[in-house]
Amino acid sequence: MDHKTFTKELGQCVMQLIKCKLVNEKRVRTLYEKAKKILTKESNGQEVGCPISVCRDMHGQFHCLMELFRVGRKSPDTNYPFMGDYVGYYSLETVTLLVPLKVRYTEYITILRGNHESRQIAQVYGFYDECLRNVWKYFADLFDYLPLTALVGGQILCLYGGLSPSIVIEDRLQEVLHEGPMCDLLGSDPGDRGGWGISPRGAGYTFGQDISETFNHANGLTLTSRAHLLVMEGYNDWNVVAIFSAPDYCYRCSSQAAIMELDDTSKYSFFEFDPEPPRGEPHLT
Ligand SMILES: [Mn+2]
Repeated sequence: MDHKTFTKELGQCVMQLIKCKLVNEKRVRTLYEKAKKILTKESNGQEVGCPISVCRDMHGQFHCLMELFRVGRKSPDTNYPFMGDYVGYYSLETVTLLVPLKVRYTEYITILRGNHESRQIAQVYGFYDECLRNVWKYFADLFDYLPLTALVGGQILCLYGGLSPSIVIEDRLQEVLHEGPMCDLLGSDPGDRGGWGISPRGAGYTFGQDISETFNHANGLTLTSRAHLLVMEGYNDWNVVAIFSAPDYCYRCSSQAAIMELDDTSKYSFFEFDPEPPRGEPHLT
């Protein structure tokens, strides 16, 4: 397929998907192949320039994702790094939209890996059952290509979970295992106690304020920003900033959602938004 035809088809795909209508398997496969090539070139510390709107933990809330794009700043006036967990309520609609958006707006959209983007957890959350078997394989394999962290505005590290005591990753093209640095980056949480602790989640570690302060200082960062934990106000502005961009999480938590926005000078602020109600039945309840 020549470039002009591909770009035209890509535009049609995006228009169809934002109406919450799925595209056929052949198109999914073409998009998967293209996205894989793009993601292969991205590093595990993907750099994203300002201005930026940081989003995370959409958990498949497709209509809330549409609301986020409606209320948030418009691309190309901002870059959109998504920090993981696309699998959730309307997983198929959410993932099949974010992939062509990444292919179409490669420079503006960054999609990192969250702990739901593993074969095991994606199956628990029903993504496998949403997909035809063949389509499942494309997406499950594509998750392996998602970068693990992004450095936004040159001074804020964004990642899904938290820090790791052993942060050497030789090859990210693999399933997330039950231990090791990839598991830590996607599974760790800040803890009340200092130092490293055993995580009650059974994956990753807890890390105290001393660890994050030392990490930020040693790497010249102003802060580390992460997801992974429901924040009722949408964000908390501690030394490890947590953001949650799925409003009314699972349509039953009455939680606020937030985007962290960085202006041209890397000054950050938070923008809160409300939920869009679910429409129609999800593929799996
Ligand atoms: Mn999550």
